Amino acid sequence: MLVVSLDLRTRREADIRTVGVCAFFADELPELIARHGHLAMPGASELGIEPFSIVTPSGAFTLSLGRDTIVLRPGDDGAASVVLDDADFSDIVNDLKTPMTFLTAGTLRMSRGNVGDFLDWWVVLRSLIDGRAVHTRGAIAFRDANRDGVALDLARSFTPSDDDGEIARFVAETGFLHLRGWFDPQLMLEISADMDRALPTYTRDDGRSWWARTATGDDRCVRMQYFQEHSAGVRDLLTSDAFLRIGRMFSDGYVARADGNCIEALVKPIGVIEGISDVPWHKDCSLGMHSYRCCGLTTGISVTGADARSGQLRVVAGSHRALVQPAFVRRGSDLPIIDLPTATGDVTVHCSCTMHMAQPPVDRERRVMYTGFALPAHEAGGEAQQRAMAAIGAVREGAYKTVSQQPGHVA
Ligand SMILES: O=C(O)CCC(=O)C(=O)O
Ligand SMILES: [Fe+2]
Repeated sequence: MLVVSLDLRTRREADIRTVGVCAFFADELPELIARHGHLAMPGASELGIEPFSIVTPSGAFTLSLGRDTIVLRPGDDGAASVVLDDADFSDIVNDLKTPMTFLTAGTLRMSRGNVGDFLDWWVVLRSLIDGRAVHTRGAIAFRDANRDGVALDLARSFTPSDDDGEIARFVAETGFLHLRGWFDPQLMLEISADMDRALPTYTRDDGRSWWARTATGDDRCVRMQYFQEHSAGVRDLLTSDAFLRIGRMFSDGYVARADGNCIEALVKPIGVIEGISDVPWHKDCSLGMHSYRCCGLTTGISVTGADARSGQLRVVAGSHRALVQPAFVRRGSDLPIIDLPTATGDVTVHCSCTMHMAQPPVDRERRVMYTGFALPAHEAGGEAQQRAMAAIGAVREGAYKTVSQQPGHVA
């Protein structure tokens, strides 16, 4: 019987409301601190955060850590300070935007400090608003549900002959999965040839591709969206039992992408100096809406293999269960970083709130396709969520032009 669920959603359309800045700080936040301060304080103390100011047209407020509670005062005298529109502040409280939405869009306005300070306080605010504990060192353990009390082997991978329930329980604990030998390597070769044929049909600014410049002066298409339109092999794969089996392992009724940008084919060049090919540490919900949509599942299909020198995916185990900042792994994080080297035809799976990154290749290029599964919608429509989704989509699609990845990994 399938009983493993990854549905962490806590908000729906009806929960979205206009939050007045002054009313929030004067009435709501003091109450939230009284009710949930004990959930925020231990983790906030570990982060060791400095006073932080939020400045809006309606007023400025400063948050700081007191000895045993969070202290709120009017004014803009924190060590760090962010400037937000009233509407943006409302969107943050509603979990429709995060500090990463502004950073990625190039619209983050901080008069003192940096995004790290904002992210620390975002974690504290989420804890207070959502009633969820800020992560503390040692709080996340990995139990092997199939062997009572035994610690889980995080390096484990699975094959098609493994038991679906066992695989699903591994994902629920860790937030990721490595499936070995899931697809035929011959099919991957054919798909790679389809990628070669499709590449010249994509152009910079076509609205369906991402681009990056390399040290050798090339402008490369690194991500072909809507790739199912270019490959019969991919269309078959997306409706195959092997692929759909991944979503069926859970009790959530996961839905595979059926139209639009179903699958993205990535080519990872060596030596990227501008744009984004290898996305640095992030959760896929980092731009907002975690509490409306997580966990979605992202599957990475290895068209070529990958390792530490050829573009492998890395994940932070258990991060889908931890209230931590949604991007950049913080120095001193206790959660284990796991490398996911793959062979051609392997699949990686990660939850939308699992922290992950792609290691820039240094020896040879990598090819991988990303597609995935969403939780079934609670309700039709949802105008406010659609507006937020469109805003997040626009930020995501513009990212390769607004921000650049750090120059390649050299180790
Ligand atoms: O570049 C990769 O392999 C990872 C891409 C990714 O994480 C994303 O697009 O969200
Ligand atoms: Fe991602």
